Amino acid sequence: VRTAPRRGLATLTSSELEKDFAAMLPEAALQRDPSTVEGHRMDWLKQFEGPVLDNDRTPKFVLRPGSTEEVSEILKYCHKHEVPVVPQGGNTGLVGGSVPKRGDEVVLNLARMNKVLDFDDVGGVISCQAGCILADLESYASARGYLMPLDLGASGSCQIGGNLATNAGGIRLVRYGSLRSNVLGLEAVLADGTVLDMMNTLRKDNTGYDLKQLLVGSEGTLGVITGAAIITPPKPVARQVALLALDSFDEVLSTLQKARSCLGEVLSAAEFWDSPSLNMLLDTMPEVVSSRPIEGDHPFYLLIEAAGSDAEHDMAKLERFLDGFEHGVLAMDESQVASLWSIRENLPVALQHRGGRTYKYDVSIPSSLFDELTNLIRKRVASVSEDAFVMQYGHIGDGNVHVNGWSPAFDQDVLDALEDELYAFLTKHRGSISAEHGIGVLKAKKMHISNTESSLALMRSIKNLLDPKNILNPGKVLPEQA
Ligand code: FAD
Ligand code: 2HG
Ligand code: ZN
Repeated sequence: VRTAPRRGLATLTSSELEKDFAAMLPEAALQRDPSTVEGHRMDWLKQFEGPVLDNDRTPKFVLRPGSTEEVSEILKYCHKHEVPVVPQGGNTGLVGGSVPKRGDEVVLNLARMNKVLDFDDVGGVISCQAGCILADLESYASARGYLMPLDLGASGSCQIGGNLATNAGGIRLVRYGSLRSNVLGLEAVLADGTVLDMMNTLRKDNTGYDLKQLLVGSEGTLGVITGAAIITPPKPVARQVALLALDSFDEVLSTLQKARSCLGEVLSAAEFWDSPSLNMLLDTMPEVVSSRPIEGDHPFYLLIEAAGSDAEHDMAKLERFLDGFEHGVLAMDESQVASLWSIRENLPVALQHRGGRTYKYDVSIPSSLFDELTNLIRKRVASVSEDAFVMQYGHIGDGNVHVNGWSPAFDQDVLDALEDELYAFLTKHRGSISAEHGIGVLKAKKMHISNTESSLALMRSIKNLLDPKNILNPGKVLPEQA
């Protein structure tokens, strides 16, 4: 694997940087409150935190620019003085990409760039700054009869810029496709401060290389995303959710196929989880989910959502689909729908609340292989620990399973057992080590499993071309020299 040269530490101290940025930017662009700054240096999982270096080498402030021009000024300066930068959105990322790794990086948070710039209600396109929170964009679009093409459990905190930088998936992908396929325009600032204005709102535009797609999924390593134009589909008028309890994984697969064929274009979500996931949730967050949604402990649960433009028509399709199932519930109004969804959405939240140590994996493989993979991992983990357990949940309609391991404290044997099985399986089946969360720090050393040597070499060349001094998110995505 071709690796990146390791950068030396920045030469300017925190006090020197702070003085220069204070002269260059309005006061609101500098966050200096120590506990707030500390929060920006630690990730949501509390597994990644930039070290505090000696000799005032760790910035004691966070930059919060209010405009693209300010982002450009910051990057020009950082490029000139070789100051490493971590672009940060809502800091909900799950792979350590949004926080410092080395300790000398300046965190550049986009939260103040949170304006909707335009809404085309004929074409259904929203143009906005990158710091807009996803849930705020959803409310904005919803008030106009549209919705965002993506939704995920972190929607109240994550920013559209962060979603684009990770090409986030989530629960609507099965219906509306990836964020990549829904982004029409992008504005980004390159490492040397050059502003790339690609803020098209055109659905069709075949004029050369699609540069915005290079930035999508680049996890802050190729540029800072400052604006975007996104397709917003019309909001369905009716939504129904069915939760089914199933006795085998084969039944999960056949039920998914049945949902696809019976519901067709109104199928809007297909999520699943297993019994250890639900038991973990009931045990950890009884205040959120206090009782089983369906009586008894069943091996698997499948949540199917239908959403369309005619409630009666959708319901007729749903009834045809549900015919013959023994264990299930159907949510008809918004509050019942929300309570079924809260089970699925709280699984990662509960794992985090539980304390101990979570081992998070987010893989793409054909859905038919999910259970085989989880069982192999489960068996292997059980051979090294009595207290650890393994659960699976995720976006079964997209072939994306979240395998999560848990142990009361960090356990190297559990980690090794999990990763040995997981990566051998992905190699054998040509799976992806990241379906949606990205690479960050967590998986940089595993990039070769899902990419050939020549692809990695080309990625490295692109990185060198766009960021020759390696100031943007160093040590993330592409493996670095030891
Ligand atoms: P951050 O965490 O701040 O950053 C993520 C990465 O993007 C970092 O590498 C950062 O450097 C870079 N970045 C951020 N903003 C910019 C920018 N403006 N320009 C350039 N680079 C930038 N992910 C999914 O895909 N699907 C899910 O269903 C899902 N569910 C989640 C549920 C929970 C409870 C949580 C905590 C996370 C979930 N995630 C999910 C992961 C995470 O929310 C997404 O990856 C999200 O898109 C990250 O957005 P953010 O604004 O928080 O970005
Ligand atoms: C989800 O789908 C998120 O809930 C988080 O992508 C997945 O907790 C996880 O592993
Ligand atoms: Zn997910």
